[in-house]
Amino acid sequence: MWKKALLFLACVNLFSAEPNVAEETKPVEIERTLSIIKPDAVASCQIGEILEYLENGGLKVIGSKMIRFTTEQAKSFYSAHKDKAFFNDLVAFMTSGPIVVQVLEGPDAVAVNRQIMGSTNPADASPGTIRSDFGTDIQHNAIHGSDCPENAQKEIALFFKESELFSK
Ligand code: IDP
Ligand code: MG
Repeated sequence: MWKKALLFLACVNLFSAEPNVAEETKPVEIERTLSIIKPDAVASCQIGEILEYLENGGLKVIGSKMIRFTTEQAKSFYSAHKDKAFFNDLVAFMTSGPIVVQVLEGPDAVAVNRQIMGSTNPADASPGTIRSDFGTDIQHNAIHGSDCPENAQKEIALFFKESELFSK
């Protein structure tokens, strides 16, 4: 009799047990990131193909516009690199033609986007990444992507009002 009672209690416990928090997988953050299709890729009509890489990689475009950077905007956007030898060349390149600025949304969007983009230097980027497939050299590397969620928020705010973003 007592064995049956113990078995009953064990079953009740099994079905009402709290989930083990340590075993639960951490929910993946839905993030936003800023993406820029650079003047080289726009000039060579690769916007569509690049979007395919991003969308096939699980990122959703929730805002998009074509603009041309002024010199002041480009200098400010890349101010972290202002002391680098390539800074003036980079500013000249980024103002050389229109760019597509877009906000991408999805699980872990910042890291996922950087993965789809590939390494800064197309020569080092894995085959199948945007920079490997569309970049020319370390400067003309087809695409920009925010490097961390904090910078993503700041960069998005430079180009988009919340009312211009179409999240689900
Ligand atoms: P990222 O775009 O992969 O984040 P960063 O180091 O932030 O790389 O550099 C910003 C941009 O500056 C690059 O995407 C590239 O266009 C340019 N750049 C970076 N390093 C060099 C370099 O050594 N020579 C010329 N241009 C460079
Ligand atoms: Mg960077």
